[in-house]
Amino acid sequence: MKNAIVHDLWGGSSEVSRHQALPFTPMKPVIRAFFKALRLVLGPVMLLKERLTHPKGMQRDAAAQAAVDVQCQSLALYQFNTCPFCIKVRQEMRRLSLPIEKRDAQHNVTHRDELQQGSGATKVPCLKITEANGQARWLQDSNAIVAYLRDQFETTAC
Ligand SMILES: N[C@@H](CCC(=O)N[C@@H](CS)C(=O)NCC(=O)O)C(=O)O
Repeated sequence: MKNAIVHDLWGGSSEVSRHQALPFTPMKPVIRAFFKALRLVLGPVMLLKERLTHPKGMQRDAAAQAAVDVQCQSLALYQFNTCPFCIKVRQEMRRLSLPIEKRDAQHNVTHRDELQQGSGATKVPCLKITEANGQARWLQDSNAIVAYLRDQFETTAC
């Protein structure tokens, strides 16, 4: 059976089998418009909250921070701007003073395709970890990403 694309509140989409997708009904455009409106209202509120609750970044001595900066070059966070799980990860990155590149997988088709091909899904947040041998590892789930970042970087404060 062919698959169908379903869209979620945060503008993400996923492929499901036809029998999991909602059948076409005249209500579908209304439901979509409702979620779009909700996203338009909630998005700025969440971004404002993120801005107002910015954690203070941890301080390292210059050499330690330089080493962390280099380590962060092998990481990239695939994310949506207003996804609450992505905001949680971004806040942790700020708290740990990690300059990890953020890649918009919602509006940037190239990034979305990379994410889909690398991780096998368009689910965000997803951390791409490029190992020393050049192999990429894709870490999904905000809790797992936060735990990974803490494990790697929490102890390098001065
Ligand atoms: N349990 C996951 C939830 C992640 C999640 O639901 N992300 C949504 C955006 S808020 C998503 O990626 N939706 C698009 C998709 O599944 O393709 C986490 O904590 O990271």
